[in-house]
Amino acid sequence: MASSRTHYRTCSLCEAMCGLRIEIEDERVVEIRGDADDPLSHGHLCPKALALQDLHEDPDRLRRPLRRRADGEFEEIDWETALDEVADRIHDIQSRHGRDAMGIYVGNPNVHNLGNLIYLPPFLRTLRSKNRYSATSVDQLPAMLAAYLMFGHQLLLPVPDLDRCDALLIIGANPLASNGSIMSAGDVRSRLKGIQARGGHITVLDPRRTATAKLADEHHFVRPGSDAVTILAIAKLGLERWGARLGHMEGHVEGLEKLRLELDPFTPELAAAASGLEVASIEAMAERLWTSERAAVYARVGACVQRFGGLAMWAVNLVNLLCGAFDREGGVMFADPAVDLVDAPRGFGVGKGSFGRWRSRVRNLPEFGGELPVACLAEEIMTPGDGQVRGLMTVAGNPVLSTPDGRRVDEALNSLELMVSVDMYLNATTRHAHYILPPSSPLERSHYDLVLNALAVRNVAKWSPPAFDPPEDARHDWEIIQGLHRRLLARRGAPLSARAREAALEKAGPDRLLDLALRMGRQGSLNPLRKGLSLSRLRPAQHGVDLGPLRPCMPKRLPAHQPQVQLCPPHYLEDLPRLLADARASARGELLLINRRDLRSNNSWMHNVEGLVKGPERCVLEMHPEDAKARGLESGARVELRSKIGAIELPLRVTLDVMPGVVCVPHGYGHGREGVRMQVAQAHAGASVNDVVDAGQLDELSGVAVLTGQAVEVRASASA
Ligand SMILES: Nc1nc2c(c(=O)[nH]1)N[C@H]1C(S)=C(S)[C@@H](COP(=O)(O)OP(=O)(O)OC[C@H]3O[C@@H](n4cnc5c(=O)[nH]c(N)nc54)[C@H](O)[C@@H]3O)O[C@H]1N2
Ligand SMILES: Nc1nc2c(c(=O)[nH]1)N[C@H]1C(S)=C(S)[C@@H](COP(=O)(O)OP(=O)(O)OC[C@H]3O[C@@H](n4cnc5c(=O)[nH]c(N)nc54)[C@H](O)[C@@H]3O)O[C@H]1N2
Ligand code: SF4
Ligand SMILES: [Mo]
Repeated sequence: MASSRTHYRTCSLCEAMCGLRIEIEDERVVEIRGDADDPLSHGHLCPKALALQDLHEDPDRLRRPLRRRADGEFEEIDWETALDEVADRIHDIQSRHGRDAMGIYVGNPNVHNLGNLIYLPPFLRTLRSKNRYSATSVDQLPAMLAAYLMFGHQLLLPVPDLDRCDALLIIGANPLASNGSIMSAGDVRSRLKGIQARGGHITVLDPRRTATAKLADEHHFVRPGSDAVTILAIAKLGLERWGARLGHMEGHVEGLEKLRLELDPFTPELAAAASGLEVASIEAMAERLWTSERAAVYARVGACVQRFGGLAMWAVNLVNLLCGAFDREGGVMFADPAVDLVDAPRGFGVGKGSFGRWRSRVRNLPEFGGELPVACLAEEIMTPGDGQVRGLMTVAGNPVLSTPDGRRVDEALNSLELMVSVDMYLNATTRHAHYILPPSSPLERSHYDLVLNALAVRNVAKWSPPAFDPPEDARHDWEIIQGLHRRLLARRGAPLSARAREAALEKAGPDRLLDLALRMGRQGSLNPLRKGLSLSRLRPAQHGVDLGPLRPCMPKRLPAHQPQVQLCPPHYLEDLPRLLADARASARGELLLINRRDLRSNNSWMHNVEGLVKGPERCVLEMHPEDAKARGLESGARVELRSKIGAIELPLRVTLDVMPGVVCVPHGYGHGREGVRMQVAQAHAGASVNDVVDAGQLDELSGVAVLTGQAVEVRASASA
């Protein structure tokens, strides 16, 4: 007789945390639907959710460790051999060349991985390498830096209170494609429409007329990289005309008078010249923010990964503080997660952050939160000398496709003495590995969103059990990490107490540690005043537990070491002259490159799912008709996109959806590289935009890579 069951879980593929209802028959997924009873997503799901099944069943997904032989071919080996050999070789490199010779790159999917969120930090501490890298420096670093410098903790990231906001200014985000980032909210479309249904207003600033821009009440094209000037001009205007509406933050912010002086040069005229906006539009935006009861500014990746990403994210916080949006219903708020990483029980928390404690060897770039900017990874591997990176471990990351100057990264990885990848695919990055250690599938592990619950538009808590038992010879990510950790300590002859601690942590597993953290949290069962959260409370609540709307929490939540919000951290003031000089420079007229996300894609790693890649080709370059005409190009033509570091070829789409002077290409393609073993992705290989993105261009303040706004040229492909 067929056995069937219904499994409820949170989708782990993007930040929206949608609740899923999965029908399983004879231990096979037969249907995936949205869970109508999920307190955050209310039944919403996107086409990617179905890919959880494809990923689980994908014949290309690696299931056993691979070791590269001398002839370059991979062979399967058993787990004990793999972990022993990798630990030996890491230890060997660190013994011979020092700790920093072993680098590590941690990719985006770790954010959705309970086990790795718990077990990676201690492993990183043991590795103790200054050559730590992650996707942060091609993403949200400026937002975290602003949180660190202004609020005293890198994870105090404000989220727009979408369900109560009446005037939302969206800068450099396209949540209808991305499903929201640093704003976990299943079904963003309905929530945005809710703003309009309440009589509210949405404005979008974006060089592309995105799906979000089309839904909005107002969309303005803005020149890539110009946001910092614009947002500072809004701050200046608002402050001059309506004053600082600090509300309950009165007396808890420092630097207001200084700020007034610093903002002086940022006139709306300067912003208009830099951004292409009308002065009147800038004034209208300021007026709406200062005079609406429930207004908020939400800026995301497009505002971060640019030349002035640091200043732009500072400016966003300033406007939200000054217009009265900060920590207020309908403005930008802070979630109150069941496990609060800002204020967590010992061992669970994420440190307050750090900036510039050390600098990269070759380019002298600042560390942030213990990591160096990934745009300098290749040079740290390729430049000989003391402190050179000779070994690299990647954990759920694909820097060849996802970080700037992919071809140089390719070359660098190829030159390593040792490369180890914890990853389930043999892809553009992992093909360079000497060892690939593949984890269990996402459906074979339990799930709890330690990070995203802190960035959600509503307080929720949900734990999902594994849908399937992993096969006997499978290892979870955390088991791989902890297996290496334990061995590394043994190789080093670490004190028995340290080894015993790690062995005990390994025995406990992530769920028991999560249970402990839940109990010890503000709402935990060890806190007699609260609802008594624990894993045994979450386990039967298959749809998750609703902990209510966001609540004001400031200034109480500011860390003890920084009880005042800092409006004018010196790092920002020191960077203002660079911004002013740039905004005043008139040389324009180049073609600027921007990126886009597609609902059916997820960075570089979901192109091996037929259901998501079928249909019209998505890796195409978008260009405005005026620019196409000037170059004699038409839709469908094959074009060469060239920058100062290289060129790629791809088809052209002429469209009014990008502004004149801007071209747009999606990232995460380029699966045609030799040795990749992802059949579907290879058949839809596309070109990697990061092969033309220059790693030399960084926001000098924060170290975030400039992925948007680099100058490029486009012409008909010579080979067409
Ligand atoms: N479907 C899908 N969902 C995803 C992902 C994915 O790859 N696919 N990736 C996930 C990840 S890792 C992240 S970080 C989030 C990102 O989530 P979002 O921040 O919403 O990301 P994007 O959709 O790239 O939106 C960025 C927008 O910024 C615009 N932009 C580019 N340059 C500038 C500029 O200089 N100024 C302004 N104002 N706008 C600019 C772009 O045109 C684009 O519309 O999405 C997550 N969700
Ligand atoms: N030009 C340009 N470049 C960009 C961006 C852009 O907008 N434009 N966006 C940037 C952003 S926001 C981000 S976050 C980065 C992402 O950059 P990365 O995090 O480096 O790359 P991903 O493409 O997300 O690749 C994830 C890798 O993890 C593997 N993986 C997936 N799930 C798991 C898992 O559960 N366990 C393990 N061990 N491995 C897993 C996949 O096979 C893949 O190799 O890309 C950045 N790069
Ligand atoms: S929106 Fe994100 S969380 Fe929701 S189903 Fe799609 S990929 Fe999963
Ligand atoms: Mo990201």
